Amino acid sequence: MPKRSTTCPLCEAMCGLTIETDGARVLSVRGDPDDPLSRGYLCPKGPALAALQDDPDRLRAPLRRVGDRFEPIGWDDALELAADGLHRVAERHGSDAVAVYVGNPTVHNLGASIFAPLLMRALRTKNKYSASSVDQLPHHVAAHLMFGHQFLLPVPDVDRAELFWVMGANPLASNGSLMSAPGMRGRLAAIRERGGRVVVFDPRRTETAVAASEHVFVRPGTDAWLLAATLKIALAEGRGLGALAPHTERLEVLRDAMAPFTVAEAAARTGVDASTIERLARELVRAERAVVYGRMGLSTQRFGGLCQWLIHAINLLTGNFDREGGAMFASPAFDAVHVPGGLGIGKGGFARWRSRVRGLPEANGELPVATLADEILTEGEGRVRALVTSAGNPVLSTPNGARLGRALETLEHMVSIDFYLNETTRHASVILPPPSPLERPHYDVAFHHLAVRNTAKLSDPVLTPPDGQLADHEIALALVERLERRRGALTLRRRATLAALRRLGPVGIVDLGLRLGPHGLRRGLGGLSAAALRRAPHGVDLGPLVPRMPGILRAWRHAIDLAPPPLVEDLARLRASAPEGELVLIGRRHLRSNNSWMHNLPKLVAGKSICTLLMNPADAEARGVAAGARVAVTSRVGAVEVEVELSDAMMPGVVSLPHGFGHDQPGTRLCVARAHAGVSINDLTDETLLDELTGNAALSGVPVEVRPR
Ligand SMILES: Nc1nc2c(c(=O)[nH]1)N[C@H]1C(S)=C(S)[C@@H](COP(=O)(O)OP(=O)(O)OC[C@H]3O[C@@H](n4cnc5c(=O)[nH]c(N)nc54)[C@H](O)[C@@H]3O)O[C@H]1N2
Ligand SMILES: Nc1nc2c(c(=O)[nH]1)N[C@H]1C(S)=C(S)[C@@H](COP(=O)(O)OP(=O)(O)OC[C@H]3O[C@@H](n4cnc5c(=O)[nH]c(N)nc54)[C@H](O)[C@@H]3O)O[C@H]1N2
Ligand code: SF4
Ligand SMILES: [Mo]
Repeated sequence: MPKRSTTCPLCEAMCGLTIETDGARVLSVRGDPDDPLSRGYLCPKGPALAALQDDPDRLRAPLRRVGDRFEPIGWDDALELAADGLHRVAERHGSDAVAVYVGNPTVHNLGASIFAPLLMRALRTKNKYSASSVDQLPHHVAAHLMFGHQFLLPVPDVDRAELFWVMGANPLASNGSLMSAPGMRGRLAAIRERGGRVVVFDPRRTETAVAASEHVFVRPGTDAWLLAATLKIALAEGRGLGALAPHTERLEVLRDAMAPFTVAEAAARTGVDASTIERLARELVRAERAVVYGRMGLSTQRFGGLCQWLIHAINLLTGNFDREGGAMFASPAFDAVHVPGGLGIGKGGFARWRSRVRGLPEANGELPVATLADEILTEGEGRVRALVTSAGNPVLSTPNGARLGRALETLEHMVSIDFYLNETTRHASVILPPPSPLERPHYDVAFHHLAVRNTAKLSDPVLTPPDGQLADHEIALALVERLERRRGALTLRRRATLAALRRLGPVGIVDLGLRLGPHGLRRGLGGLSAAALRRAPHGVDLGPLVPRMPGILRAWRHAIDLAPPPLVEDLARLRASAPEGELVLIGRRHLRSNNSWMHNLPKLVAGKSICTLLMNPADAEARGVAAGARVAVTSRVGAVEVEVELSDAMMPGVVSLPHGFGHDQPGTRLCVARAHAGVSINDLTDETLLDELTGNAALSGVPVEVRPR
């Protein structure tokens, strides 16, 4: 039986897979021990790729809406229908009347990650949205403001760190984020085995907290206070900037900005003892190789931008930036930040324009998705009347998703590029389904920039897609061509460019990127190319992370800005903030779940439902809620009814629900998921709660009430 090597595209861990097929069907999926990054590690979602491949509900051909039903339609007719509607709306109401939302799987899909930006640009709209603004946007804004490029994101060098602060991340469930490090349990254990420490700051005692040396409960949304107090100690007692000093600016502004912050106030705001803050901050400042890492829980909160800035500043001022065991930049073989021409991935920008209805800032050319429904529902010039979604399920994944669902009902036209008829795509006029993950080539353009070790791997498709089915990049190109033809912009030259891109395809572009990259042509005959990687199907090891300063900055900013004005100014908002209320809601991830779209695969949803409300027993008692009871959870925007699970792993005053559930909506084609529907946390999250600086949704720390049913 043929065995193929590939990479799991479901999360950021990039696990190497060995897949056995009979040529048409998957027989087995195993972890690949020869993959230089994952070395055989695998989580339960990897093998579920076989079930995804076989899922009878996964769409293989386009659908068009006829009244309340969908019927099959040929590819050419579907593309014409899609382009006609988008063109009609843009002609009548201007190009900003067409919005686009691009979801998370895009960055895990080679073709989509390279070609979706082309489609976004071709729509010529200011109404561009993506899952970034319900996720990691504060990281990009802080990187842009401090380092000069939105994608200059340092990663914790976990394999050499002696002290690892994990804030608002649960890598034992999520398998790491903005930190590709498959097998985190082993990596964390190794830190402890070499005498180091792992400290987790989280309002829930998570799987990661249990595996850590120490866990600290932090009140949701208050981390910036703790970070500011820590930074102040680092400024006074840290190793300082050392050799990086000449490559930084505005240290004195940073020092002044931190002056008002105290450990006592941090303790009052965060709920962490002052003595604990002092002790941990001093340990951090004195440690030889230490790194602070803050993820989802720190970026999807009201002060996400501040948190990411303060973290960089702490890593810098403790002498742990761009240094082994600290926060380091990867050296990807395909370097999208430094590739000549920039691959269309700009260095980013911030607040150059604002959204029509709420005046929210643009970031990197996108607007916050928390305001998409406003732009659809609010009358006036520039109102959004058509939408393209690609690899996204914003009805379940963005704040006040129920309202967004109602807004989608009112659109004149909607095109969804997706292989499920789900809570979002059920509103589409036409659905264009790309092939499954195993039917496409793979190279991780994004996550090699964020990996804890430099490796490279290119994989050909494991299986052949059905005849005639267009891949994500072909769908994007087909739509671009049709839209440009309709508006008379398809010049001969443009046609030639699009034809060249089509011929090159995603793998051709990877080949170019590899040759131009740091491990390419300049290494001579042994340099990397697509052909060279094909000769090493398990991937090649390019070694541990290496210091990259100051070269990595040269093209963007001449120096690291330690105190960018928008961030310094935002401290006033932090100081003026008040606690959120008696009970606040946070999310959680589960190893068997992947955002909103793997719940139709029987093995992943088997057993007891994971969609329960976790609550501290004291909070339950105060509200007359018994273990296992059904409760009503209400917020400003909505209500859900769900089973409660009492757990002292929850900080008092905080409850938790996983996201991505709520599969009982009418008109979807998700037989299995419907039987395990659960409720959507985003029917409770509030579109008006934001990190107002970056526009990222504050999904964490939403005030709620819980009552017995
Ligand atoms: N199994 C699985 N893996 C996944 C995903 C999935 O859905 N399932 N999704 C993938 C995606 S898209 C991403 S972005 C990554 C995310 O990966 P992570 O960043 O690791 O995200 P989470 O697992 O949600 O962990 C966030 C943690 O922050 C805590 N938290 C919430 N609010 C606060 C706060 O205010 N302060 C602090 N200190 N902590 C807080 C939560 O309790 C939670 O434990 O995971 C990826 N991997
Ligand atoms: N309350 C709360 N909300 C959250 C989060 C949270 O922790 N709490 N997490 C947030 C985070 S980190 C993220 S990233 C977002 C995710 O938000 P989204 O990206 O909007 O949602 P996903 O659930 O990832 O849905 C992905 C969609 O893409 C489709 N799909 C899968 N693979 C492909 C492909 O290769 N091509 C195409 N065209 N389609 C594909 C799936 O069928 C599905 O419809 O959710 C966010 N929402
Ligand atoms: S951790 Fe699981 S989902 Fe993530 S890449 Fe590895 S096998 Fe896939
Ligand atoms: Mo995400």
